[in-house]
Parts: sequence; structure tokens; C-alpha cells
Amino acid sequence: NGEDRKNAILFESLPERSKHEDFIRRAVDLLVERVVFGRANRSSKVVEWTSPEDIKKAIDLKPQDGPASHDELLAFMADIARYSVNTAHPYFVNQLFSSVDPYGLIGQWLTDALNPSVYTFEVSPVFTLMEEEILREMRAIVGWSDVEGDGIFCPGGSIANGYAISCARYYFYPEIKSKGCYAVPNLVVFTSELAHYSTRKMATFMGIGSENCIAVKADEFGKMDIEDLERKINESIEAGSTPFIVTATAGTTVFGAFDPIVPIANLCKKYNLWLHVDAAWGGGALMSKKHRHLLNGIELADSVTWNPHKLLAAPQQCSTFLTRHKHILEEGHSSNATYLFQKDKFYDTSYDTGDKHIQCGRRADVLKFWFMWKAKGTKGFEQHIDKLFDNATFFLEHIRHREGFRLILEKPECTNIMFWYVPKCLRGCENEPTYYERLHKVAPKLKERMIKEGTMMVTYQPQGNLVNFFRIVFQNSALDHKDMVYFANEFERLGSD
Ligand code: ABU
Repeated sequence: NGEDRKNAILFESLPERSKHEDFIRRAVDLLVERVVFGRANRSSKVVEWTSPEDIKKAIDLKPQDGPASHDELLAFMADIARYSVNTAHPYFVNQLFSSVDPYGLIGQWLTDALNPSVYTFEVSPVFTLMEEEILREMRAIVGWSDVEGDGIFCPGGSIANGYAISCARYYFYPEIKSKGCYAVPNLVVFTSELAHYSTRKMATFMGIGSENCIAVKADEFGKMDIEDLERKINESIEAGSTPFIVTATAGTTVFGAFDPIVPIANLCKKYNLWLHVDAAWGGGALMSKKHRHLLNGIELADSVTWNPHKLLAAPQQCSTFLTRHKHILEEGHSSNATYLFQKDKFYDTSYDTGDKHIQCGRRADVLKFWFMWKAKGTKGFEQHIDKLFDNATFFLEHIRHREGFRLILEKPECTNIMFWYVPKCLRGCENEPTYYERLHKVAPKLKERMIKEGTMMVTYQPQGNLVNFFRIVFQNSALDHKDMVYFANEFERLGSD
């Protein structure tokens, strides 16, 4: 009967089961109270800053010989939540991800409860079909026609950018698969000096070499300089190297700049290069009629990285690699393990998609995104994106003329805003020789103060010749204009001396 079947699935007797059920219910209550809602309100702290030594004292991190009781485990959970950064908090604006989407969270919990691995249809029937549907829809939003192309969910945007290099290399040099780097010319990759570091890192990882990842200059707006790109393509050809891919960025990590895709695509056509667009950050803008123009020309790309866990606020991690080339992922990466991908199965084995990936075991990152999409509809995502851009514009205009704030970019394109906060003691000292040296020290000091008080989290960095400046990131559409004023006031308070 049904009860026997349930018990067989759980491999445990009824008393054991009710014990576990009770534990799960208490644990879920604790998660909802302490993690999801209890800490995500404006009056709680973003972080309970604690030194590594004190965290070690507060939580017994060592595995132990005997089992802990359920009460002890619940106490561990509470402590782990207490000393973790509250990334669901409205004032966590430190990174390109934030907030907790209730539907995304439930999708993630359902994924974890089902514990799938998406390599074959037989173990992941629903997720295989879900991936097919979502990836097709994303390709359609990119602008490729319904019939062509392929895509995969990846463990992060860096890996997705690596897939672009791998697919491009296989496209031009299929012998790479069996003979390796020895059989191909000295290949070179081009990307902007402001692109995410993953392109260089993946070039290193894939045996191309970091020196063969050529950094193209960015202009004053942070966009790739086309003339420099063409110059560098020609220089590398003259030096005996073989260009094969350009990675353009749609939403750079720090400045949020969108490279001009159409002229880059024209150069790729002229020199027969693969065009990859890293839209990990900016891809979400494709969902908005108002803002998708930022990615004009993306449909000319051979491949795209797009991370729903960034601008679309899906829970970590949710990254995709999309390509217009239907068979390249399979052909470039398959290894036909006969213990898993048997071709004589009783169903259509084209649904066994795992061999396209360089991973074997793989989480079903699709479900949380699919669930969010169902819950909000495409319209809901569009409203979310439009709100983010509206908040970013409000914040930009609010600080533009406010004393103490100096913008790095007058017209940032995405929802990250970059600025120096100049405390009173430095105002009017711009011509002094030590001004920039002193300004460089302001952001780390303010960051320390905001973290120790737990009032907000905003990241900072130097970039090229620019000394440390703040980058505030708007990616949580639960924020409003009052929050924008809060952030500005908070900088003023923290930097009042
Ligand atoms: N791709 C990682 C982005 C890191 C950040 O949030 O700044």
C-alpha cells in the first residue's frame, strides 16, 4: 500500500520517520523565522560582524564522534544564521546578487528535497524538459530563432565564459578534442580590460595562456574601444598568432558598461572570429522593453552568458551558457561514458543531455528560476528590472549634486553606481599632493564602520588609475526611493569626520 511504499522510500521505520519529520518541521520554522523573514527587515543588521576567533568560539566547527541531538542541531542552525551575512537584507548592496525571492527559495528547497542530478532523462525527467524549455525561451529573448541553438546551466558565469572559449576553439579546430593544444595554432582571445577576470582565468585553465588573452582598451564610459580591438587583432596576426574569439561584455562587473555589440560583431565577421557576449550581469535587461536596447546586437553573437541569479534575483547559483550552434556543446564535450549514456535505452536518448557538460553530477538550477518565472510571469521580471533601473537613476541624481559625493561615471548604464565619498576633512583639498592618497583610504575605513555597525554593505575597489571608490549595486526590487536616500545619509553619517 501507499504507506508501505513511503516507508520503503524513506528506508526507515515509522517512529524514526516521525522523528525526522518533526526535526524538518522545526528546522523549516527556524529558517523562515530567523533566515528568511526575521532578518530581512530594515531594522535588523546586515551583518553581525564577528572576528574569525570569536566565530570559532561561538560555533563548535569541529566534526564530532557521536551524534548531536536535534536541539543541538537547531542551535547550530541559529548560530550559523546569526554569524552569516544577511544577503536577503535590503541594505546588502555589496555584490551582483542579493535579496531572497520567496518563489526562488521554494524552488531551491524543492530541488534540494528531490536531490536530482541532471545528466540523464531517466533520473531527471522533469528537469531535463524544464531546462530545454527555459533555455529555448532565453534564446528566443536573446533574439535567436526558435529552431536553432542550444544551452546549458553552468556552475557560475566564469564557467559559462569558459564554455564559450571551448566551443569557439572546437568550432574552428575540431581536432582540439582528440589532439589537444599541440594540434592547433597559437590561439588568442580578446576581451576588454574591464571585462570580468574569468575570461583570462579560463584561457589559462584551458591551456591558451593568460598572455594570449589580450586586453582591449576601454573608453571613458567603460566600453570596449573598437579601434583598439581591430588594432590588436591585426598586431596579433602580424606576430603569427591566430585570433579566434572576442568576448564582449554586456554589463561590466564594476562599471556596468555595455560594450558596443554591433561594431564588435562586424569586426568578428570581417576576421572570422567567434563572438561571445558575457551578459552575466546585464542579461536581465533583455526582459525589459525599456532597457533591452542596452544589448542591441546580442542576436549577432555566437554565444551568450546570462546569469539569472544576478539582475533577475534568482537564488545562487543560476547561470546559463546559450549558443546559436545547435550541436557544438555535444560534439565538443561528449565522451560517451557507456555506464551512463547507453544508446540502447528504451527512450529517446537525445534527452540524456549530460554529455554536453564538462561536469558529470549537476544540480537542477533550473527549477528555482522556472518557479519564479511561473510565479511572476515575464511581465513580473520586466517590472522588477524597470524598478531597479528607476532606483539606480534616482540614487544617481540624488548624489549627483549632494555635498561629499563625486561620481566616477556621470552616466552609468546599468544599476551599479560608482562614486567617491569625500569626507569633510578632504573637501577643498583636491589640489594638495596627498589628496588621492588620502581619498584612497576613505572607502576601506567607511566599509569597516558600516560592517561593524551592520547598517549596510557596499563594496569598494580601485580601478586602473582611480583610487578606491564605492560601487553600490541595485538588484533588489523591494528597495524604494526612501532606501536610496537612506544609503546617501548613511555615507554622510559614517564619513562625518
Ligand atoms: N561575477 C562575480 C561578480 C562579483 C561581484 O558581485 O562583484
